[in-house]
Amino acid sequence: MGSNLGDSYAILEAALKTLAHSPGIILQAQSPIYQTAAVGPPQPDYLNACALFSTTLEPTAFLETLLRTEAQFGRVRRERWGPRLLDLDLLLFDDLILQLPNLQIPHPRMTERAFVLVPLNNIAPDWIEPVSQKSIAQLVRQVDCSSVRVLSSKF
Ligand code: PH2
Ligand code: MG
Ligand code: MG
Repeated sequence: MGSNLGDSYAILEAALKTLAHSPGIILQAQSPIYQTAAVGPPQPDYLNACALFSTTLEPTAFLETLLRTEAQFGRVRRERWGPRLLDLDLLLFDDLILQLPNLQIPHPRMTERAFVLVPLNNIAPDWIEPVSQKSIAQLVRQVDCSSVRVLSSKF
């Protein structure tokens, strides 16, 4: 989850609540919220967090739930990697590798991004990223985490 426009903290909290109440989805774990330097064009810092769900939904249906929730929180798609009210990315789904035009699992850039790996490591350190075959705990040790700092341990 990411946000760097508006009241990002409140947006992440409310979006998580919305997802937790969505059909076919059960919230299992949530990371703290982190403040992270933006990767990409110059823009304000992000707040980022990760959540773990169990679900009866197929990956594409799960993605639709994420996109619907983004839209509900006012997301308008503009420049790639530009500032946003709410970004909900599907990172991993069991040990699945999936390449669809609109959905790639694992998320193709997750292994390079401290703003993904630090929160994910908080809730799923032993999860094996199926392309690299490395655990999240291993991957997080390979990136520079200096621009990721915990903002609140209470979501
Ligand atoms: N998301 C992006 C681009 N850059 N930088 C940070 N720190 N956090 C993000 O969530 C993020 C980003 C595109 O999705
Ligand atoms: Mg993203
Ligand atoms: Mg996205």
